[in-house]
Amino acid sequence: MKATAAANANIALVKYWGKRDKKLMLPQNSSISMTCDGLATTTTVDFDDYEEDTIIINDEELLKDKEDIVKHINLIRETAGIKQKAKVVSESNFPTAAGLASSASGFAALTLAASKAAGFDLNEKELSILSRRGSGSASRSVCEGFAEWHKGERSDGSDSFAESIVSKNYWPEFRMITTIVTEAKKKVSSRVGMQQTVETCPYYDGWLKTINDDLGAVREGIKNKDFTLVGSTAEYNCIKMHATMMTTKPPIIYWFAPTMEIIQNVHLWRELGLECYFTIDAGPNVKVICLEKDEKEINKKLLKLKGVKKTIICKPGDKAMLMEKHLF
Ligand code: 2P0
Repeated sequence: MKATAAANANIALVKYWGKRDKKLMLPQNSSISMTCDGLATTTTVDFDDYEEDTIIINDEELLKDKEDIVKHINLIRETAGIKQKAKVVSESNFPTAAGLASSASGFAALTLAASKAAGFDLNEKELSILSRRGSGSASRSVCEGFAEWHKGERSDGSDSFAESIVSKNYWPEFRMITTIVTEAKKKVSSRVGMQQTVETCPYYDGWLKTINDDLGAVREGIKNKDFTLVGSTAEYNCIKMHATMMTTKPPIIYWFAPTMEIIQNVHLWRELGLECYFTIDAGPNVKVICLEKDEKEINKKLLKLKGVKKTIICKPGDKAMLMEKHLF
């Protein structure tokens, strides 16, 4: 059977960094994100009498580095008792592997399409839990608007899932401007980077100790549409995460010179009364958080910076959804 799903990327305002269980993808800490309207991955999965699994991403057949995807399809096949091989075709409309959370939208879309093709009708919680097994951040891409991924306490992961805090229409003025400073693939993947941080960073406990305060501030800030609280907490949370990355052995520094250029300008613009904040994932590209009223001015300023190649502006977006039109 064939099914197609679309899911948006998400950008965390309180970051997930570190696992307590690698196999079940259970995080050390809860996280909160915005699902990004328009940063979408669409995936069609077909289980049929194919000779082998074939995965085609953005028109190119994946010949290496496909273990994680095949492992995830196997998990769904085993659960459904399916033996047939799969053909998977996937398309993203944004650069992959440059800190833009392509694994989040990718695994959320794959999980929804493959589970439907395998005969399941999962509810949002079940879909989030299953997506999490492909990639932790994918658990949040299942949800609409702003989402919180509860780290959970149970060892089987049954309480580690994301749910929407508010819908995409609750705070439609909220903006995330992604700057692209490079489209090159990062040298250290998030998965490797976070494991190294948990194992070797002397400040990792400090990161964990402050997470609950950040989660509380951002959760309440979103509900009250308190932009200053959400933005300032997200920016500080991002700096704390990068501080743990930079102090692992060997250090992981994801920032490039243009990353610093944007950080300093965001601070300068804020001093001059233009309210904006930044957040950065496991890569050099900076996301600038602002409100709709300042979007045009900030975007214009960003595009004038030497290191910024382009920008993508996102509003809070939709949850993962099944689509009628298949990619093949
Ligand atoms: C986040 N990141 O909360 C954090 C911030 C990157 C920095 O989730 O190993 O691709 O597949 O669970 O989800 C990126 O890590 O890692 C990520 P896995 P994932 O968005």
